[in-house]
Amino acid sequence: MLIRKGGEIHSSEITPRDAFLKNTETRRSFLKGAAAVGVAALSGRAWADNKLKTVDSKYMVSETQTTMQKATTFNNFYEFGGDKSDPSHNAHTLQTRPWTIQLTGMVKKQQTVGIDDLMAYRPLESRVYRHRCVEAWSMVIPWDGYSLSELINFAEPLPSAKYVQFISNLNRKQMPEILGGFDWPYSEGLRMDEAMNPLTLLCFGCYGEALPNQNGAPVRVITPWKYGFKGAKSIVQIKFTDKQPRTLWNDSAPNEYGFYANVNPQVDHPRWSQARERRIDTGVFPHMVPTQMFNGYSDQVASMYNGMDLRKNY
Ligand SMILES: Nc1nc2c(c(=O)[nH]1)N[C@H]1C(S)=C(S)[C@@H](COP(=O)(O)O)O[C@H]1N2
Ligand SMILES: [Mo]
Repeated sequence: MLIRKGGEIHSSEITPRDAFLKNTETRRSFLKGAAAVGVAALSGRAWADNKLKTVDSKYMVSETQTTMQKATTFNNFYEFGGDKSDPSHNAHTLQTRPWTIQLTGMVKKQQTVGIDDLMAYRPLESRVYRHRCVEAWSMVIPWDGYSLSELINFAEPLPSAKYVQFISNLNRKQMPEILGGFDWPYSEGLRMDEAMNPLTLLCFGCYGEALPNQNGAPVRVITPWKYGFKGAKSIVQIKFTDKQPRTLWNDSAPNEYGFYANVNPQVDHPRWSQARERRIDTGVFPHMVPTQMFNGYSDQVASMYNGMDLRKNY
């Protein structure tokens, strides 16, 4: 069976593989891979078959890349503890197969898609993005995936849908170190135009490998012009709505974490400046760099905010 079942979901409710894999090239390699290596090795095979070598330069930051070692041991993933080193120690308990994503809310038809089909749906691109955390540190990371717009187009949202909500997995058995005091599951959201912006990445991997659990396996979102918390990890549901969705950080401290969360050196966090950031790369000494408006992606995103007061809409 190629379509992997999620816990409570019946296989009859999961979108048939053939309908999902409209791209015949992808489909052919997907089926070939499936026949040759079997389901267990499928994601690895689909991964290798799909790798694209060239990517538009607008998706490629040429600054020094953070080492994979750093990017996979210095994480925020509060379902697995509150310290930066906790997720790399604790997230191995997360089970990432079987895994499905539900497409819900204001869509033509509610659907559930299997992770391996989702991964094979479009060729994966390796894009190098700046990754700026609200806590004033940053990294440069090669993320692997394709534009979220591809999946949104597949989902066929209704014209009334104005926002997209991302809901992360919540499984307390697999998350014994989950932090208390938050309204789990993790939830984030984007306005529809932000979600459709080609920079917004549906991300399955980093450094040419499947995402490590601590980085949000098996699938997460990356919005490189926003603070890192906008990029929900280990997503199980994408919901289309006409109202601004709740987000975990906005619920917990609305004066500190706004819905927009665009990287902006002129708008400080109430407890610290956002003018500079500690770049976590290969150096031994703290490396401070000036923070750029929209994290350096103004050309690609600034027009979405024309006429908006970014101090109010932080
Ligand atoms: N489900 C979930 N997603 C999450 C978080 C989290 O705690 N849980 N932390 C966010 C924050 S604050 C940041 S900065 C990034 C960190 O991603 P990284 O660990 O891959 O650098 O993930 C975001 N996505
Ligand atoms: Mo963050």
